[in-house]
Amino acid sequence: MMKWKDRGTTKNLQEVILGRCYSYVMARYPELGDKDCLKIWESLKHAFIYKNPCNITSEDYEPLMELATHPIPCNKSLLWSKTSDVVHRYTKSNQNFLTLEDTLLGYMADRVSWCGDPSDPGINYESCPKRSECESNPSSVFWKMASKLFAEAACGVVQVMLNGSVEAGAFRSSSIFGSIEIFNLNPDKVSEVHIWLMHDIGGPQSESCSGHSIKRLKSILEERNFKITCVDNYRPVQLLQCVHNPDHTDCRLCT
Ligand code: N1C
Repeated sequence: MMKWKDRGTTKNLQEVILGRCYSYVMARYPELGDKDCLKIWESLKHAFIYKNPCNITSEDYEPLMELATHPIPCNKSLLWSKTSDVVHRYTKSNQNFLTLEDTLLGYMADRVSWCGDPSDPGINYESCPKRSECESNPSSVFWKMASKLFAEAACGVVQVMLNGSVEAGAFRSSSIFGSIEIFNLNPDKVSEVHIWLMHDIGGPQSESCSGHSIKRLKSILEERNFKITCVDNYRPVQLLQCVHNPDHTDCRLCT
């Protein structure tokens, strides 16, 4: 087995993926009824098993993406960068919005890890390559491809939740959002992009809607013919952050 720097394949990967697939298809979205979870698991397995985990390509995932894809209603897509915790808490409490992790594909893969190895049993449970070790690892290739498809499928108004407490700037062109998603939104289907710029409760407000990186994001999107709006600390999300920090000064009723 090759040795890598990231954690290895999630134990009981097959059961985790199958369990999540069935619970998504049967309990959460029964209207998707015809999804074949066993086939979906097999296609994920075949994408990486017995392969060198530095040589994964998007073709490896094509059958999986094809099997797992389903429609996403217009005006519901919510993209994010560096706001993973709060964005997913938000979509749990507000059914009007869907992140990639609220689609079947993202739901199955969320916080799960997997990679192969040419030697038996073809799966490495000890370690997997980090992005710094090789770009074309199973998880990076998966998230890039899933993000591209998710952005391509968006229509109407698209929401984006960014983090104004990140030192390097809320919008980073190296992120998946900044390098893949914004360039795969279809101007013929998407009319507007609404940015929600959240800062961590108690964290620095390194950037607001008038900040440099947001200006760059706006000009990229405007050049692609989208209408842009930006709101600092969008209230419905801030209230949710405050559930976890009720006594903080940022969360007092009168500020
Ligand atoms: O690089 P990012 O954020 O900008 O990616 C976020 C962006 C979202 O809009 C999602 O649609 O791209 C999609 N996405 C995921 O849904 C996702 N779930 C888990 C991208 N990455 C995702 N991950 C893992 O987090 C993955 O391993 C990736 O490399 C990180 C990116 O997180 P980020 O830097 O906060």
